[in-house]
Amino acid sequence: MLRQGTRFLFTVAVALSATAVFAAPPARPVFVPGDLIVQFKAEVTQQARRSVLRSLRLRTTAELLGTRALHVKLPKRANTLRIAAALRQRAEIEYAEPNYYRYLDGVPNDPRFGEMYGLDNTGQTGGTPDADIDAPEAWDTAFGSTSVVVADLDSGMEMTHADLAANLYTNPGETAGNGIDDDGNGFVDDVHGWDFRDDDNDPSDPSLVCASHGTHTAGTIGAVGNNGIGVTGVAQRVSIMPLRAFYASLIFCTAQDSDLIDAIGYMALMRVPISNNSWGGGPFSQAMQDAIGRTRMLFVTSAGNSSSNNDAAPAYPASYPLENILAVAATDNKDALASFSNFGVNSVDVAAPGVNILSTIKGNTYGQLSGTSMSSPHVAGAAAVLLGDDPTLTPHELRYRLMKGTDAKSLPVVTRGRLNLDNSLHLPPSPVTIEVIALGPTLIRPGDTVRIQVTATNHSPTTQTVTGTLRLWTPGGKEIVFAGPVTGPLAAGEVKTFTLEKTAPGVAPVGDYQVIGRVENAVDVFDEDVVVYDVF
Ligand SMILES: [Ca+2]
Ligand SMILES: [Ca+2]
Ligand SMILES: [Ca+2]
Ligand SMILES: [Ca+2]
Repeated sequence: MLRQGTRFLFTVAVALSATAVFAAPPARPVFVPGDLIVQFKAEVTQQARRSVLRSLRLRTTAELLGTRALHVKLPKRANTLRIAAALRQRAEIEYAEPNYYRYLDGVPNDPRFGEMYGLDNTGQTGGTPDADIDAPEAWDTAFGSTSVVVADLDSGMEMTHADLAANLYTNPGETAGNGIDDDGNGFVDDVHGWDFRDDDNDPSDPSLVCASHGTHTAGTIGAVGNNGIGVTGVAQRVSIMPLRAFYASLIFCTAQDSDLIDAIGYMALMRVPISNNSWGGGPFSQAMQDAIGRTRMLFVTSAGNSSSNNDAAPAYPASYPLENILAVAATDNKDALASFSNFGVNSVDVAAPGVNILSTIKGNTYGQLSGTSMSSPHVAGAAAVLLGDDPTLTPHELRYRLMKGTDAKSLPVVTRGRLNLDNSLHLPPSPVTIEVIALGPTLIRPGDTVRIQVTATNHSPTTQTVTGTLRLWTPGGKEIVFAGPVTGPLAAGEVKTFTLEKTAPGVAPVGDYQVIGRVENAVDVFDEDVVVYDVF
């Protein structure tokens, strides 16, 4: 049987930065001109202080709150640093220093950040100001964490790229280069991901035909932010696990379902919470759908680049009917749907910037690419920031928040909206929450009976009608709804608790079973809580 090839979604690569000429960004001011902060030695008299200040024609405005330091104003056109130096020569002075500017960490110092309209659109590329994901606003709260792993299933990644290396995933259970599968996961020396095309432990990005695709998507997820070079990812800090499946076949950059499914299986094995999948095309595959369904992850994927309606003509993997898939269309710098982008008000979830996106490319440099391939990693990076901020979020909660936080832009997608990281990070808490508690041990044998307590709480001042379910994730990846759905009202402030007993089958496979409680409504409620039972 023929293997189904899968082609990349990217459109055209333009404007490699090595040849592009950009004005150097203006340097950020370091201190307030004409201002100093000065402290006299404690023993200096008021009269002596006035004399020093007068001799240099300085005015004091105020003593800084809770200190003995003076905020001092210089005469017009005085040289701030020279006067500070002159003051430091005086015996009466303990210190004299400029009034330094400080910057919110939200705005990173990466020199090419100003070109990244998708993160912060000031109209710098001729677009609409604020047609962006509000990354700097979000970064004031959270900018990612290397404890969050995002798998990038693509053409590999230039792992030595200076703007990626520090955010490259390292498998803590594996010792490099000893020829031993230290963590026993079936992959020898899988320290930084895996190459599923060549079946080796080097998932670098070797193919010219693939045109730095994987290195580029990795950079949008998580190029190192605020390191003084290049660009920044949506997540400034993250652990990117490159999984290579794409390779050159004649003029095409392609991958085979067999390799892709292995890679998805590896993500599940390694319990990766988020993956980026900037690829698609070709017919439905049951094996692929099953593989994605088995992962307990948020599977972010591109909607496709055929300008077509996925509701009418499904595009895979975006169109698999799985609730852990988040399909992403592409917008431009004016929040318009990109001409190439697939869409679908029932099957494409959100949009994100995907036209002329600047990111890392091979050769330790930078360049622009366009495609829904470029919008998908914006969403995956945003998911990483959310999870870094709140590690208790489940994949479904991540998906809900990313969708709920979008800016309404009348786009032909489920949410009608474009990703807004800051909104998703600061959503109001769910008015109804659920808590799942194991009554008794969570380490159990097949045939044991477990008791589970479920509590739903309405924190709001109004009655809320919600639907509750209890689901079971098996080690084999099946999700079974084993209680509910129950739909009903919860009065303001009402707390409903119930317990239920379940007996595990006598021949249940060993492994982790997640019991997931969920309350939701169509509008503004979505909350999950998880208890893990270990069957041994
Ligand atoms: Ca903005
Ligand atoms: Ca291993
Ligand atoms: Ca090893
Ligand atoms: Ca950087």
